[in-house]
Amino acid sequence: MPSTPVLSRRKLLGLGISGGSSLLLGGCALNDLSSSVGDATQPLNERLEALLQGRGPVPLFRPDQVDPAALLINSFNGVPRLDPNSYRLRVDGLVSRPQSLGLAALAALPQHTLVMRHVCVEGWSAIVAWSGVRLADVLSLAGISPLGGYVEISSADQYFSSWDRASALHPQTLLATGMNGAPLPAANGAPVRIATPIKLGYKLSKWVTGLRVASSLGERRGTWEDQGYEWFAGL
Ligand SMILES: Nc1nc2c(c(=O)[nH]1)N[C@H]1C(S)=C(S)[C@@H](COP(=O)(O)O)O[C@H]1N2
Ligand SMILES: [Mo]
Repeated sequence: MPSTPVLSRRKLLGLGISGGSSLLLGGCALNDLSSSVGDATQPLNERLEALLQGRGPVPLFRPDQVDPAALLINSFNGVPRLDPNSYRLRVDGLVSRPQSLGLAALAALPQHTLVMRHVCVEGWSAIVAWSGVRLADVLSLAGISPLGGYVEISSADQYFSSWDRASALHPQTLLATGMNGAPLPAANGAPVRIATPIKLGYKLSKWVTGLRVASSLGERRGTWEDQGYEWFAGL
């Protein structure tokens, strides 16, 4: 497991409240709401947030707005070196066609480049161009069940997260293999990481090795989520 998280929930909320950007405030209004109604009502929050988010694609940025220096490395358990030749992405759980996809299989799917803002709760953000395939395309390749309301994401550094179905299927949610016009660097999650403009940085797992579709959230919701970080973490 990663080392002990350094940010308390209170510090996160404090950051959000003092954050000047409307982007941060947007996410934090939801965080405040969630914290005031408490964990017992998670399903209610989830429905509400999914509803608020059901607005379709969010505005992106131009390629010339990319700021490579602004993207800080945030890795809590070292940098795993995955051999691209033997790399496999496992897709299982509530799917009709479980997959074990190599990089060639991912490269054969339609490729997209999206320029988006990456927002870390530690108080920094960066505009990044991510390239790769839609997570939705991978999940439909596997035949995601209508009962699969959640997607659990495992990583090679033992990082873990879980997502709601709508966010996983969102057209701007990518499994990225490229960053700023080059192959994804090891430190940023090579060979495959999650990228999306609709969730906070800690939901964007690097070194992804497994996607498991589930009908409910398990005991483990995520490396940071289990330490009190907002589960939905919508932007
Ligand atoms: N597997 C894994 N994914 C991870 C992390 C991590 O430690 N391990 N850190 C998260 C956090 S908090 C952030 S802000 C982003 C940082 O991505 P970057 O290092 O490419 O900037 O990765 C996220 N994904
Ligand atoms: Mo982060």
